[in-house]
Amino acid sequence: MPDSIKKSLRKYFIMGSQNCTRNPVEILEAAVEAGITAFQFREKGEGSLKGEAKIELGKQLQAVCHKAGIPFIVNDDVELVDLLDADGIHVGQDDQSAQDLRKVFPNKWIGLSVSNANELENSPLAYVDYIGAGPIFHTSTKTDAKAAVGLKWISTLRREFPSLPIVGIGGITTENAASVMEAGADGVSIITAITRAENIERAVKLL
Ligand code: TZP
Ligand code: MG
Repeated sequence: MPDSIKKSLRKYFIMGSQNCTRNPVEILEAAVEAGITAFQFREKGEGSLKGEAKIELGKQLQAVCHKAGIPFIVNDDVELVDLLDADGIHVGQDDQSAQDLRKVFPNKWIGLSVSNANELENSPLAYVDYIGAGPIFHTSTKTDAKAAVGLKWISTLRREFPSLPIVGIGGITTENAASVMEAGADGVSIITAITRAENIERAVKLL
């Protein structure tokens, strides 16, 4: 299981309609076509859809993932995971605990964001399939993002947990993605470098 997760984390695209300046479904289709290996529907923050509109977009994006055979993960919305039967859920430190989620979703992926040693200490890693480490670099995408922690956070985690699936997040671009992998990550998760790419195919290939 960890090996297939690691492979899927390689180019992990995250997005919600609030990150898009054009049709999110078309953006995801282009990214899938270009070779992303997993997708997370993160519909949250200013300008995000709610209620039925969120569900409807989730269904459309999930269909694109299904067609391509890549995992469709939902950010922090247990009801939506249930409703769509998503492949997994990604949560932050202040969301529902991985331990509780594991009871509800014994067979789905559970991803957890971990930003520092203190959070790591309080993270029930036994119930988690992968961790999102970051923000590695400065990001303007998440308004409440913590300070950038740098590549060292990846190498520290890798040293402590040799086989844990780790994906870097935050400010990752086509220029710095290789350094995240060299530091020990299994993959990169990306919003802006794909949603705002002039040429999505080229961006995903470069990643
Ligand atoms: N969590 C930590 S940083 C971040 C999230 C969701 C935003 C990443 O977005 P970008 O545009 O790839 O920096
Ligand atoms: Mg959250």
